[in-house]
Amino acid sequence: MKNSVKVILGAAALGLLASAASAATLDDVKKKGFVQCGVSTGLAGFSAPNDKGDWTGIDADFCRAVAAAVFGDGTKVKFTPLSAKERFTALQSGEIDVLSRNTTWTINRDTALGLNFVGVTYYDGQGFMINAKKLPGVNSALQLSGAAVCVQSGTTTELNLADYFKANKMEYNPVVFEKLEEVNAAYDAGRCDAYTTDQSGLYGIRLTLGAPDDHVVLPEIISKEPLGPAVRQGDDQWYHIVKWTYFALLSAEELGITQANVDEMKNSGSPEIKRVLGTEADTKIGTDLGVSNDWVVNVVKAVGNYGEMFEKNVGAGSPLKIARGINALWTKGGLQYAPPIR
Ligand SMILES: N[C@@H](CCC(=O)N[C@@H](CS)C(=O)NCC(=O)O)C(=O)O
Repeated sequence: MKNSVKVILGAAALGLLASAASAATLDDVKKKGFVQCGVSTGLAGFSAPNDKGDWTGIDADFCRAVAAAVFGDGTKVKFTPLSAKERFTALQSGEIDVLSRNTTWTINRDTALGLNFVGVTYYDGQGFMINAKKLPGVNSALQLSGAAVCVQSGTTTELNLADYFKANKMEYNPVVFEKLEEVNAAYDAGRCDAYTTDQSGLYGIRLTLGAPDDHVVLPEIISKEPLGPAVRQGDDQWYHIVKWTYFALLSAEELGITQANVDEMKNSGSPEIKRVLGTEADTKIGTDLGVSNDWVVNVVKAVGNYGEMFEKNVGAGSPLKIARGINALWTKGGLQYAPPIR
């Protein structure tokens, strides 16, 4: 009897999930007047509130870019801070419209979890950080045998950590927490010999420690962590809007369209720039997507192009000072490449 009740309740819950999944997200978003965007609880460079409580970071700006594409106004966004464990349920249940939270694209998340990743806004890889004062002479992760390693639960990080130590026949003691501030506090208090997460995250977290200069990021990158925004399955139009917002940011950079020159560029002699900015006569590129034809203008006005977003939040213009590296455009030897807007 009890079991049959459970089955019925389970089926009802799945039904709810399915209806959230197949809803026309664009209509819902327009009706409520904002995009609900899932972010981290506070990871510098990606999504973190500043002194005024405004969300900053490349992932937060991506949410604003989607809002600008839909509403022509990048401020029409609300942020939901989520731990690693909470993030997927929030998207599946319809609590958020987009997950833009340093999340790695994996097959399990695409299939078993029912998500659609729109692309890779930041190519990352997992690394280790140690306190060099505590562990003098350690300059490689391969010297960490027997170490206590701080890690956050519900992440690819936890799984890669296990693989890496197993593959290298090393012992380790995982010190696992669900909340970021718990992992940070445990590491800062010296409860772990090493901290592991995405390398970009290590640079961000190091800035928040008591004595950042005492800590070094080791050279090994032990995994691929392609980080990108995701939507739930079952709504192709919304998937396309979020995906092409990402491609619009890349295309703008490739074409030299910036936050400062976007209005001027509307009068460019280049047919491609005119097409992207929606100033060609009879264009339907934006309206076919479900937004206005000047959506790229709105996106770039709100957050700049991809390169501007990168430099401001994680690159030279930020405290993280991360080099562009493989996140450069394909035209500059990197991996960032957008299909044509035509
Ligand atoms: N990219 C990895 C790790 C993502 C992750 O959640 N990393 C932690 C440690 S840097 C984090 O961002 N925590 C922020 C939070 O919980 O608010 C994944 O998708 O599983």
